[in-house]
Amino acid sequence: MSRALDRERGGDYTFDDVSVVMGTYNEEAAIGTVLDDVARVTDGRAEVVCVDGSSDGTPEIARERGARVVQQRPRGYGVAVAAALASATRPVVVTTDCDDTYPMERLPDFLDAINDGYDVVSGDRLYHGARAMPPVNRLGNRAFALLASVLAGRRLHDVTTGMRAYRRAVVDGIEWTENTGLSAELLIRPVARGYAVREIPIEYAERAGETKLDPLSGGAAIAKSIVTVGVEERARRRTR
Ligand SMILES: Nc1nc2c(ncn2[C@@H]2O[C@H](COP(=O)(O)OP(=O)(O)OP(=O)(O)O)[C@@H](O)[C@H]2O)c(=O)[nH]1
Ligand SMILES: [Mg+2]
Repeated sequence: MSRALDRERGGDYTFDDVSVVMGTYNEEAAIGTVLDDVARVTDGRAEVVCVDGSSDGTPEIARERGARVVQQRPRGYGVAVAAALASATRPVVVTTDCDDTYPMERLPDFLDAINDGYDVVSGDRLYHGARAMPPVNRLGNRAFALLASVLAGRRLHDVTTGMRAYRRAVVDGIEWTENTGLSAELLIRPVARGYAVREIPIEYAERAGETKLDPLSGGAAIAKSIVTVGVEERARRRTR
């Protein structure tokens, strides 16, 4: 049942095979930079999908830059990102936040790891210290990674990161249930199901614009998701 790294399943995907998807909620301070970075790094070849709940100028800025904008009433991170994943049309799907925290110049490294045969490539913000992250978030994220590691039976270093690449089979082959905790779910379920998952260290920058996450209620929701998903996946393994 193990689907450990099988280089036969690698590939020679290019940015023509990549969708970059994100939820966008009042990100007019950052979206221009993020989408310009994606276009520069991918030579304008990646498909870009924004699931948008903004009341500011975000969707217009996204459309001007050639992104496909899907409108959705704001219902949280996971509702937006799940819709964005479902709207992507290419065989490799990359998620990111739209707040200029994630290094788009690393997109080639994510694609290389997929071409090496990995199913999920996850950007580990904590490896380099994540000094741009508020200390309480840093502590919380380290705790979430430990909790997820215990439940998944494998050391994971950053389970709440927003920057990852996935093979389409992973995105389409699993039923996603979480909202604020979707980012953790998107790593834990593939690990538990034996997909080839790799974390790669990334730099993390200070956010442009206002956060959309309340650290207390958001943190509680993420912890609950990790436990729910971790326990479900363990039960699933026992009954197979
Ligand atoms: N469409 C939509 N997007 C959302 C919603 N909530 C968050 N987002 C987007 O999801 C991404 C993650 O939200 P952030 O506010 O950056 O959350 P975070 O990264 O945990 O918190 P920060 O550390 O402040 O960046 C951003 O691109 C948001 O614009 C929502 O309800 N609807
Ligand atoms: Mg963010």
